[in-house]
Amino acid sequence: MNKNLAFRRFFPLFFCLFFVTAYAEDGSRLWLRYESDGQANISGTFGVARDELQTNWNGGPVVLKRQKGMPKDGYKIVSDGEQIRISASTDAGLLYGAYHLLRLQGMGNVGKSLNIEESPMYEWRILDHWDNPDGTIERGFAGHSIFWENPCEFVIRQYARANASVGINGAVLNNVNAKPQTLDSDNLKQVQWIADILRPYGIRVYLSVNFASPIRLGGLTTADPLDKDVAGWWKQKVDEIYRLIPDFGGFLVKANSEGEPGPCDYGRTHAEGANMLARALKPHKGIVMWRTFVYAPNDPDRAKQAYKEFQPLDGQFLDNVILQVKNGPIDFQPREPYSPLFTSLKSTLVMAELQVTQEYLGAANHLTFLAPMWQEFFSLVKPASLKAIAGVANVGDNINWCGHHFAQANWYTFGRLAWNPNLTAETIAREWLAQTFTTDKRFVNPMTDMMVSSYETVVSYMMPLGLHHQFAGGHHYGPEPWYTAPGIRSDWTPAYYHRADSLGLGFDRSSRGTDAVSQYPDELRDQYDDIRTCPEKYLTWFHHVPWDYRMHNGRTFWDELCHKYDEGVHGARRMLAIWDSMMPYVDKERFAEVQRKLRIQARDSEWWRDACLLYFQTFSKRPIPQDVEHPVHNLDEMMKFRIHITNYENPECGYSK
Ligand code: GCW
Repeated sequence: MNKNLAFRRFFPLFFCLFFVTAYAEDGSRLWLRYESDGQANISGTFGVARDELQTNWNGGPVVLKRQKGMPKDGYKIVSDGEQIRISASTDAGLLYGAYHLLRLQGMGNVGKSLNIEESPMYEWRILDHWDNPDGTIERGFAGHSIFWENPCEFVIRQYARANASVGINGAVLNNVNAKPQTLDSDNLKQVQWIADILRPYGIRVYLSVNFASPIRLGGLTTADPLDKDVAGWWKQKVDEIYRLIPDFGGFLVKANSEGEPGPCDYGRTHAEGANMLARALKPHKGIVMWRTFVYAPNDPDRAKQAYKEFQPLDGQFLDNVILQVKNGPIDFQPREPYSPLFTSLKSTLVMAELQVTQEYLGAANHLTFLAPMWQEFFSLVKPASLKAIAGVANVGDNINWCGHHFAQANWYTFGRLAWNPNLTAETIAREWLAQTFTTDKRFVNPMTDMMVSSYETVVSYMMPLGLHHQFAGGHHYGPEPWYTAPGIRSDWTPAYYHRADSLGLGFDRSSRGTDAVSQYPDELRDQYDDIRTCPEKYLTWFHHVPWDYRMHNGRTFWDELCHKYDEGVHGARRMLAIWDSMMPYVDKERFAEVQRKLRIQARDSEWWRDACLLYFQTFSKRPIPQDVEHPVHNLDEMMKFRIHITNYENPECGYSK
């Protein structure tokens, strides 16, 4: 971030200090919008917890104290009405307790007597940044990296506060498509500098590494994990890192996936590759997060490939390796059933990878609150079966951090769910809205409903009833179900997934098709395998559904598809209407910015509906039912419609025919 931008972002803070007056609301303060005279009476342990309360707490005296024997990162908050006591066994625990108190204050909800005891579900609650050394961010929609290319200490500290306030305790600083230079000694100095800023907030740093680093950085002739020199090179590198950063967290690895190097290049397994790194990290208590996002052509159905590659390796990974599995079997689609690896790896540590950045859910233009999607995941994958949680970050140097004011809610939610996956979407939305905007119920109540229903709305206008990967070639923003290109791999085209023909729509993954259903536990296998019991939200994921198939509500499948798209469009317009009526409760700046984005979203929803329905109609040859709104575009117009993806921030300026 350049200094100018840093200044712009935090100018309001300085303005406030000097002039003690109202300032422009640009979203830079996130949900940490504390207002206090800094006169709080805080005693006990020193450190960031105390500083935060001293500066931001408005209530009575607070005592912070260390208490042995409490769970790691856990805390207690007790008050008798006179004095509040926060106790924890570590500084991080005290800090989490302090932020809990500030959260209650932000929600206008401290209450007289408090008796709170909390500890996190997961030891590792990590944000993965897909940030490149040149400062660009892969699938980032909020500007440039805050870590690379002119980073600003003040910004990184604010980032740390935001993370700590929701319990996030780790950050992978660079893209999983990792450059070997990541481990270059000069670069490691910068990592050390970042680690020093994050440490007081209980956040450890991790790096994504390129498996071919011994060759490309170390000058060796091989990166074979069973080669002694290779293992020796990694050991030395790891030792070098720990000399600089004694609490370094470990490595994240994308291997043999989308062209990245890996152990399979040498005929070795993922387990052999991961274990070699794990041995180097073990003496320092570091971990390896090894991604299962691979799709080698070991099966004609991409949804089955990661399972086929990793399930046979169950039990072969060392105990400081955690397999990092995306929530769904394909790739962060708007809606996927869970990845069957979660229920089939019995003797291997597993963590979930969620995508906070909205690569497939409208980038920084669409308001899509992701809590309901992640709850849906946790309803089938038992939280206790996981060792850790990672989220692909949506943070950049944009003045409001995430590109859309409401995308901040997804960062917030990720942290809250990584701490406690049993929190409901509604609870989280309420917390976030009250702290970020106002505690006024006339705002919080309707906006909570709007946020909670937004996910279903977006799925409906993009890819209802189990559809997936209907995105335009070259980017993942708009629809192009017809997209193909000369020589392109078929599983990179929408037709591979929708399989539309004169009979119906959808990918037959039942036992009569690719039998992907058999990767699930028996009960679910049977449920998904039978078109009548398969949840309709996954219908075309698991079945090639006849156009005249009768849905539970009596409609034909084609009619239901039309209704779903239409509901999505109406839902998007309703979001705009609700927001418009919130004008009295929201500052001018954020009101106008969100309104502008919701208008884009409403227009985009029509684009999705018209493109998809008109295109699928060329196969179904059925009329669009009278009781839904009919497309207002022609298919040939839609097929010429392009957006310039260089400018997601402002795509309507980029539309061209
Ligand atoms: O979803 C896909 C993205 C790639 C990403 C890849 C992955 C970092 O389109 O941009 O690469 O997944 O998760 O590795």
